[in-house]
Amino acid sequence: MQDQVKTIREQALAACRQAETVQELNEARVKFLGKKGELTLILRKTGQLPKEERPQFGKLVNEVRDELELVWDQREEELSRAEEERRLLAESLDTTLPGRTVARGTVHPVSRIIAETKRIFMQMGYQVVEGPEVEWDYYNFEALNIPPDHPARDMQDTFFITEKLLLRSQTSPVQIHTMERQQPPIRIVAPGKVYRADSDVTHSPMFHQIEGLVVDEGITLADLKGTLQLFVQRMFGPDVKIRLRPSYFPFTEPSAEVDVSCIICSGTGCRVCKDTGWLEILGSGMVHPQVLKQVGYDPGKVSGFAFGMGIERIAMLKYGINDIRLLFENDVRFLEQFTS
Ligand code: 2U9
Repeated sequence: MQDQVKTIREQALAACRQAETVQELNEARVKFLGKKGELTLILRKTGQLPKEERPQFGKLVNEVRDELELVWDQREEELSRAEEERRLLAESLDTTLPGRTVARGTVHPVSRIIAETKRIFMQMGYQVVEGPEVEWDYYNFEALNIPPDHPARDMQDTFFITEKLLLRSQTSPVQIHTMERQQPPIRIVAPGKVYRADSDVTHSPMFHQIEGLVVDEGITLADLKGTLQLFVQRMFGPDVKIRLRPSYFPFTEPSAEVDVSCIICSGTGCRVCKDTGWLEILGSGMVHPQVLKQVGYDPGKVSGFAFGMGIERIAMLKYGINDIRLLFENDVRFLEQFTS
């Protein structure tokens, strides 16, 4: 039996050395030192020995147990330290690695031009007004001095929903609604989507406009010109000039197209301005007396000016975009160029 104890000791020490994890070590502890472990079992057999050998045998088993427990504790500490080190190493952070970049969105160029235009006019004391995209023929045409069968209706190929209901072809209905609600002085800009059956590299069936309207006593063409001069300087830079060319719109009289000195070549002539030095960016004019009368204003008392611009055209000029469809395809490779 003493030899058996020695064998158990040898085996236990070997198992202890071989254990590579705390778990393996614990399993081996149970096998040799547990309640049903080999050393415990052999101690129970003490009774089989002659009486005089029993104390010595018991002493031997206890010495071996003490030794093994000591060895086990040491090995456990060794293994758990090694395991902790392995864990820390696996978890360790390389603080020199660049951080993961967060994908950030950008503001769409059309939204940027709208926001910038609104800001410029708000700084001049204008209010921003919005209205529905589905409109009555009356607000889109009739109240703007465009009666049925007027040739101007053909200028804006309109999407009709019913005979009297349509997708607005301009944001002007918003100004009519405002004038029906409010008395002069009026100073508003109306941004929003408009619809025209037209599609090529510079035209889209849905596009954005901002129109402006000022009505008060004593408003003149000089107010229109000064306002638009200030607007283009804030939008394109302090050296940009404007010129007004006579034009025709049913809702303004007189009417004028507004050109800016070419923002690409500063007026010296280039491909974008077709060597003219000028770019057409706005339509404008003094509000037609018929339009003022239609909303119940007295054209003998008040006068006004109005203007309108296509946002996509401004964005294309400002950012050098040559195809309007790029603004609607939402290709991130295009959009992510518009940061800050
Ligand atoms: C009211 C009275 C007058 C708004 C105006 C224009 C001239 C104009 C075009 C610019 C490019 C439309 O997007 S575009 O094709 N707009 O030329 N718009 S005056 O005149 C108004 C509006 C409302 C009550």
